[in-house]
Amino acid sequence: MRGQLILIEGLDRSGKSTQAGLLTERLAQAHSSQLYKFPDRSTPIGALINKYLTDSSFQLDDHSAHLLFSANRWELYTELLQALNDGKFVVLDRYIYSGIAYSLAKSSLKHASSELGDVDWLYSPDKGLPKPDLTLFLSLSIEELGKRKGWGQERYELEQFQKEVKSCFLRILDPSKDSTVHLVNVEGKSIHEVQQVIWDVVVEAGCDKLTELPVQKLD
Ligand code: ADP
Ligand code: 2DT
Ligand code: MG
Repeated sequence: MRGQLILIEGLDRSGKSTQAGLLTERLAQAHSSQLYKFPDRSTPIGALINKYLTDSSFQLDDHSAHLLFSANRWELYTELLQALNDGKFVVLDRYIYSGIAYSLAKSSLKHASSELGDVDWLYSPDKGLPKPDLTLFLSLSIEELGKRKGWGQERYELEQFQKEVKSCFLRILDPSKDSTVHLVNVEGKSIHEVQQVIWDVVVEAGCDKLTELPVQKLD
């Protein structure tokens, strides 16, 4: 029996870290659980990503940046897989869909004809990583996001870019094509209300229980 892999995705300030923390605590009432946040800025590659995100004078080709975010996930791959197989529930705060959506958004706004517009190319470095048993995308309007605290410090925190990222997320996360994907409308909901909606989806999907199914790979 193994633990389940649950991913929380969304735009900046949509409440991912708040909800990922609360979900990890809720799961810990019955199981061992662990939270992984991507990018993980504490690793060697994560340190480079942190510089890229926080220092606007630090230049990286957009393809290289894309590959670094993926490499950062591979840095944690063995540990994450081991945790699941040891029976731990793993909650992810961002993962591959952030990787694809942010790079895809750059292709719309900056490089119309580069590889960054090719979803298969964007997806390929993550192939082989564990596939989440459940993916929750926290959805709310750009207007409501703009009212939240803590904006404006990092590279991607610009309204026009966030709008583009939102449409890219909705392009790649399609519940009608992948039954493990759920869009959670958090517009106007309190932290507590969102927590309850998320928990209901987790229970409904059977992701609050250990499973015998092998960990799926992204393919
Ligand atoms: P993210 O990790 O997606 O960037 P956070 O969880 O850090 O988002 O939340 C961003 C800000 O919005 C924080 O100040 C947080 O307290 C606040 N926040 C989170 N969820 C809600 C909510 N449902 N309603 C209002 N404010 C929220
Ligand atoms: P946080 O604000 O959540 O620390 O995210 N990003 C993230 C990418 O461009 N590609 C990725 O693969 C991942 C995981 C989204 C920092 C920023 O990094 C972006 C926002
Ligand atoms: Mg966060």
